[in-house]
Amino acid sequence: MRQCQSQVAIFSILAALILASLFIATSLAVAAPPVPRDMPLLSITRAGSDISHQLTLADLEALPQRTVTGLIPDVGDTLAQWTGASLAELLDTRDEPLPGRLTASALDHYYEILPGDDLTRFDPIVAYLRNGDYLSINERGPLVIMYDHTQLPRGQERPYYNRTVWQLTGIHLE
Ligand SMILES: Nc1nc2c(c(=O)[nH]1)N[C@H]1C(S)=C(S)[C@@H](COP(=O)(O)O)O[C@H]1N2
Ligand SMILES: [Mo]
Repeated sequence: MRQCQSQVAIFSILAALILASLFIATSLAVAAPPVPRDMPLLSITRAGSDISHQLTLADLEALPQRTVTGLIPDVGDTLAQWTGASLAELLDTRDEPLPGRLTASALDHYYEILPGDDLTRFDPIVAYLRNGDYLSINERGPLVIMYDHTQLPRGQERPYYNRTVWQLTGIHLE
């Protein structure tokens, strides 16, 4: 009888341990980024300069976080909270002055020109989280330029939609 009770106790402890490790594994899986944190994801270049900055997810996450309300336009996306680094702040930490314009380019060879003024007017971010989740390449990640859609001029959103560059890989400053 005594032995039976201790077996029950051992099984309960084992079951608890297995459940606990499953729980930890699941939460780690959710929090894990889709790419290694030390992999260069974004290159920043400036016209007439040899200097280029290679930024990893760890670099972006080391900057102060900014969260905006937005979506990827025209793809059936719903408004979400996008978190990332302010583009203006990012350039500032790399000692890059505000450019007249920047060309943002993507993995699929899409590119769009952003007026430098946008950075002070709207403070768009290089987002790496959507509602707290990292984005895989299939989900148009891992990096997306995101504007705060609640701040866009009514009826004139289209240019900002075009500037919502997903799968962002490069920023060229001029
Ligand atoms: N990388 C990338 N970003 C992009 C685009 C694109 O084709 N590739 N299209 C832009 C445009 S015009 C719009 S409306 C939205 C949605 O683009 P999509 O319909 O081509 O997916 O993302 C913008 N950002
Ligand atoms: Mo578009």
